[in-house]
Amino acid sequence: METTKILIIGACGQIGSELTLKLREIYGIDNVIASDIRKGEQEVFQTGPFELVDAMNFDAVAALVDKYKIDEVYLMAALLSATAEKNPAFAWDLNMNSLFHVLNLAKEGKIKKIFWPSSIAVFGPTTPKHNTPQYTVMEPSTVYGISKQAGERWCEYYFNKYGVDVRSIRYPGLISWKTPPGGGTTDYAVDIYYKAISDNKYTCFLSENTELPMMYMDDAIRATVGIMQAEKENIRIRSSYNLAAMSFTPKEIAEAITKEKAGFEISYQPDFRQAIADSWPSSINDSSAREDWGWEHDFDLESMTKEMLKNLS
Ligand code: AKB
Repeated sequence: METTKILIIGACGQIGSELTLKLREIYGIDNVIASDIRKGEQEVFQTGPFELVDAMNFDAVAALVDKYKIDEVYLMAALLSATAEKNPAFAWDLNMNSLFHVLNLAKEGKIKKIFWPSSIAVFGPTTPKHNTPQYTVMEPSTVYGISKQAGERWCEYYFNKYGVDVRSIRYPGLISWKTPPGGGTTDYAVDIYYKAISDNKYTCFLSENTELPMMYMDDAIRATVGIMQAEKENIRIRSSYNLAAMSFTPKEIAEAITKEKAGFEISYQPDFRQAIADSWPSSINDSSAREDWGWEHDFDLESMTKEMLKNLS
């Protein structure tokens, strides 16, 4: 039987670490090479092949692809929205150059398939806020959003022009008890569960009625594997697919926690991330993903809250 050799770049991050474990379960430990610029604290480098690599170094990435005869690359390395605002030039370099490197390797026939994550950050203040359609006004106002939107355009271009099989999802905020997020605007929805367990109270950096699209990590991993395993002709959108599961405000997540943990208290001290959140949609229409490759979510706010509190306790 033919084996699929996979390289994950950015394997120690929030999505990468869980994705690596899932892909190793599906494709076999030795067929999934995890890589990152540093080892991080996650299990990924202890449970199978691991390589140190700088995603911005074309020769180093090309050497890894060659060494392991890689078929598919999942490019998860990126600076997220809040961190990117603090270092715009570096964020642009990392987010764009790493993408060009894998797109060019695929163009040269050295990789067969690419997964590249986009984000709800591609939308901006002029986008319709509720039930945001797949195709709509996109004027992102953050460095991260600009890099993701440009990346989407390049993915579609490489598909149309060179036949590169690149697949992408616009992730909403992702919530997991296994790996903490790093530098996003939606991170509060993870922090709040940690603080509910340790202190039974939380000070939120967004205001109480800021509604954002969110997803439990198990669903996000299933979506990622799902789009990569879908038949090529079913992937009709080669920029990036809208993807949704739930939307809630800080007040609503606090209420869900209070149902499970009596006495939980939330207070609000919005900071610079409020402006980023205000520029994003509050809910997403993901009917194209559901129709084209059968996307369905499992978790809502209530079931996710139960899982988060049970596992963090
Ligand atoms: C962030 O908050 O920057 C990310 C995202 C929505 O892409 N979680």
